[in-house]
Amino acid sequence: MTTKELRLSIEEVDVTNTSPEVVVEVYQDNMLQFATFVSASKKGGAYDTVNVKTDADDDGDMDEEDETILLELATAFSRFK
Ligand SMILES: [Ca+2]
Ligand SMILES: [Ca+2]
Repeated sequence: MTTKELRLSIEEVDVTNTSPEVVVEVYQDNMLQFATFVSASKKGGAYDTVNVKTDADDDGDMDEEDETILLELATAFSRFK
């Protein structure tokens, strides 16, 4: 059985906006499979931009559902203190 692991961190990746990004890294059996970052276009606003697209739900397409998963993940993480 493979182990999937998500690593989340808050980092300033995109300096063209005024909020820090949430960096999402997906590991499978300790190997990095995918990385993206999620931005908020307004300072203190909601996370609304996924910068590298992925098929998060593994249903064969990259659509709004995949974006929603990453946006919700970033939003939840940003509330975790
Ligand atoms: Ca930023
Ligand atoms: Ca998908």
